[in-house]
Amino acid sequence: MMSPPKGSTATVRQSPEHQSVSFDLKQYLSQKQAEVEAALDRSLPLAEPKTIYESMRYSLLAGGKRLRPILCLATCELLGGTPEMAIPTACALEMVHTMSLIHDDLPAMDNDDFRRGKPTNHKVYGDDIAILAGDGLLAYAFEYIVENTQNVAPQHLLKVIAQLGRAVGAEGLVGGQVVDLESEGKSDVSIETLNFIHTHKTSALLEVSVVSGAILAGADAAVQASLLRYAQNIGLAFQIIDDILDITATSEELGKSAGKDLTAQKATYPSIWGLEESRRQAQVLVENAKAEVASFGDRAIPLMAIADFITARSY
Ligand code: GRG
Repeated sequence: MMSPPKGSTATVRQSPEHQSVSFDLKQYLSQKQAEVEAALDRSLPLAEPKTIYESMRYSLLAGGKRLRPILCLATCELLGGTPEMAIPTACALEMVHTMSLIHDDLPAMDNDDFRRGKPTNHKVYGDDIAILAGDGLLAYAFEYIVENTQNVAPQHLLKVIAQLGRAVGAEGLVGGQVVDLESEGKSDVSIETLNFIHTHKTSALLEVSVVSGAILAGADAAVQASLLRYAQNIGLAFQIIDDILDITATSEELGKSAGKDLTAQKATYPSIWGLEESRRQAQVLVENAKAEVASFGDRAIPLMAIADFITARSY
């Protein structure tokens, strides 16, 4: 479970009238995480064949920050939507994220033994079942949205499904992962290539997490575009901090092997910019993200606080 950043109970001053509005990020995140955990548990009951359901549940319920579902719920609520409208998509986003972690950890990809503080899926169930657990979660994510979403117009649901499909495919996570694999061990990876990798591999899913919340709530194109820009900024900031933490945090803090980027000779933001400039760039992106949602006033406080959490986090 995520322990929110220090200072997360601080008063956030965001009202257009410059009144101070108290917002407890720690409490907000704990409550949303609890809602997401319960919904994920309900979403995937054990069934036959038991091995595959156990393997899917093992990774889906292994904890993690639950950032993608929380972004979807927070955005939908910001625009007046209800949790019922967004919770199936929120669960589906975590299913897709979890499947990408399972596949990413395989020996054929990043070859990791630990994830979310536990042995990786293939270490417990074997490569064959881990591949299938990822496939199962990916397919189920789409089914789950369609079968469980309530009070959302079908054309909005179709848009969510199309955008999620695009975010995970060759135009998104898959494309980013391919360029990442091809870049491994190269000493001349440019900042453009690094940005391509991470806008696809990391940011695409964070973007659709925010935009799907907006679509479900019935947002118009201009509002969707502004929220997309918020998400693009936090998406890249998230990856810069991820790269920094790989160097500065311990394996215990991260729940996965620290220092992997150096060992695998991966180009990272700190390897190109250095640590200090990387932190500065992440902070600029977070400020840009917050500026995108400032016009929503106090209702945007959760999204603003989540943006701050991206740079303040220690895991
Ligand atoms: C999506 C079809 C399909 C295949 C997968 C393996 C792969 C293709 C893509 C790799 C995607 C990947 C693992 C990107 C890294 C994203 C990232 C920074 C993950 C860490 O996210 P956190 O910190 O993790 O939110 P927790 O555990 O908190 O959920």
